[in-house]
Amino acid sequence: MVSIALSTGDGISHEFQLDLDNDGGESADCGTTDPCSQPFPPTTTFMFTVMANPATYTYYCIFHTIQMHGTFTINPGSTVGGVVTSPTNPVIIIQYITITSAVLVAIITATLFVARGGRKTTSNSKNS
Ligand SMILES: [Cu+2]
Repeated sequence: MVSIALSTGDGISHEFQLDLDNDGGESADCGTTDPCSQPFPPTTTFMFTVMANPATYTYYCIFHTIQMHGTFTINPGSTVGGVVTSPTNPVIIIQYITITSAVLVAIITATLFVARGGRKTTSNSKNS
C-alpha cells in the first residue's frame, strides 16, 4: 500500500496520476489502468495498492501533464515509500511462536525416538 500526502502550493487544482500503462497522463485511465487521486486543493491523502511490475514509471498531474510530472520507481522485493511492518498483535506472535515451538519439540522427539530405536535394533542384531 502506498500513501501519498498531496497538497497544493499555488491554490489551483491538481490531480495525481501514476501512469502504469505508460501512455502519458490520460484522465480516461483513472480507475482502470492508472491509480489517480482526487483533485485537490487543499490537501488529500491518496492511498493505493500498486499492481505493476518493478520498473520506473511516470507520474503526472493530470491537469498539467507537461509542467508537472516525475518518476515513480517500484523496486523489486521492496515497498515503495514505506516500510514492511511486522504483525502488531502480540497474541498472533505468541501463538505463532507456540506453534513453532511445538512443531520443533515434536520433530526433536521423533528424531530421538528413531535414533534410539535404531540403536536398539543394531544392538539386538549384534546380540543375536
Ligand atoms: Cu497540476
